[in-house]
Amino acid sequence: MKLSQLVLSGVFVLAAAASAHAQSAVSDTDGNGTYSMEEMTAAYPDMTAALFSQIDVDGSGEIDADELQAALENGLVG
Ligand SMILES: [Ca+2]
Ligand SMILES: [Ca+2]
Repeated sequence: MKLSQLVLSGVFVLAAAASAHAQSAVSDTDGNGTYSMEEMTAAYPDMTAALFSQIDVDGSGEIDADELQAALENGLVG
């Protein structure tokens, strides 16, 4: 019983990770929780500094999950 519950929760984690990945082509390569110009360019080769700063609404120099989601919804990237 315990083993099957463990296996089931593992499947859920994998499914959640897969669907999160499907939403965005960007990967947080250095794992700092935000997307840098380099990470955005890796996913979107057409990325420019002007587009990056347009997506970076708060001007922090990094794209966070909310900013990326907004950019996807606004069709800035995708
Ligand atoms: Ca990063
Ligand atoms: Ca930002």
